[in-house]
Amino acid sequence: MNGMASGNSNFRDGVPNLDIDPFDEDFLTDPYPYHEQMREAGPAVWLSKYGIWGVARHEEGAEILKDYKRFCSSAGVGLANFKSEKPFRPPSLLIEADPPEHTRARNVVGRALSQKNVAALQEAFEAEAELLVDQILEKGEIDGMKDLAIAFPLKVFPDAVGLEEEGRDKLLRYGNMVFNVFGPPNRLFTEAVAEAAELTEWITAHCMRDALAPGSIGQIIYEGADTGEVTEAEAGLLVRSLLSAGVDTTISSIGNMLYCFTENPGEWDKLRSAPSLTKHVIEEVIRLEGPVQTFFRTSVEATEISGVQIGANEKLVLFLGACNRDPRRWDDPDKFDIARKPVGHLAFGSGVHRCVGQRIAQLEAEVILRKMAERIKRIEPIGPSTLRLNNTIRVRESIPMRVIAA
Ligand code: OVM
Repeated sequence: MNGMASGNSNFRDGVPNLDIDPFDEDFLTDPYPYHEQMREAGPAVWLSKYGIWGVARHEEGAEILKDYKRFCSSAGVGLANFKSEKPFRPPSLLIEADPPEHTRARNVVGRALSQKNVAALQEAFEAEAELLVDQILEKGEIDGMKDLAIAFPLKVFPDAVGLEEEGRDKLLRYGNMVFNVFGPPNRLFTEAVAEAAELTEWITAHCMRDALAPGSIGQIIYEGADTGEVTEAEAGLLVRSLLSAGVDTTISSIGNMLYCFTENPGEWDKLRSAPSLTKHVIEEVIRLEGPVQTFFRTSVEATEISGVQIGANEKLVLFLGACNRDPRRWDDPDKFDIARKPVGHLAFGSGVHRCVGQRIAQLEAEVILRKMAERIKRIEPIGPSTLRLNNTIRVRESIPMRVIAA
């Protein structure tokens, strides 16, 4: 299945051709052997099934992310090329835009998610973490996904944005859809877009100014409309970006964090004796098991990556999860090591599009992890965890686990 392509009209001469499908269920379930195959084949490999480039090495991944002039986002950051295909929703003003338009939108959102505004959320995050940790300790045996990794962000993040409580299950379905639609039109994509009409109507209504709570981050975004930096409609799209990007990613990260510790109990003991490592641990989790596994760029004109000739208007899929385990960059890359300080990982992207919500995401993970490390002596798996397959996000469906009070 993963041999050299032959007789394929997409065959590209003089470069490694692979017939790996990075969106089939086999790959999504266990991407790591495929990552290695792509990384070892070359700095950019031709994925003949889709007629796109795959980039799985850290150096080239970072180079492409940083160079928005050569590798644009406005043609979409999924497989679909917006120059020839109609986007399934009005494009994001952030992730599907390039400077200078991107910069204007980014500034408004950057201010709304500033250090100061995020720090103001800490108390509410801590109160909710306390409540949830009480609840899970009471239960003893929990599903780490449902009881923590979903429960926590799905409460604190939409609260912060100013979204009403009612209908938050739709937020999960919306995120799942957006991240599946970055992929090819496979089963995951098709099932997701079947919900597009209902979910688009819901999200659009809930991103309007009057739908958002007073004093919320959503309202701060609308201050950008008051100053004239963006239009009222653009402000709505920026709130949509927060709700698109901020839910599945943090759910995935917190879940992957629980997964890493249930698989590596010795690291939990280490964290409990060195809580100052908390911040680094979160970075190590997303280096190893990043929420966003892939984003695409499109070459603006013919160019070259480490000697590989790239044509104009060609799609490149960046395997962020593979870059983050590149042995050229990391020692013992597959090891979860909480003492590692994984500076330079690409889980938040890099360059002008680097995650604008990074601070709020980190705060969520930090608050819940600190609280757990304080009050929980041991966490252990009580059954196999399962994955929820998605074309972009690596996320668990369920993590059966036991928590034992300190
Ligand atoms: C957006 C958006 C959607 C999905 C992901 C993302 C990770 C952004 O709508 O801007 O960033």
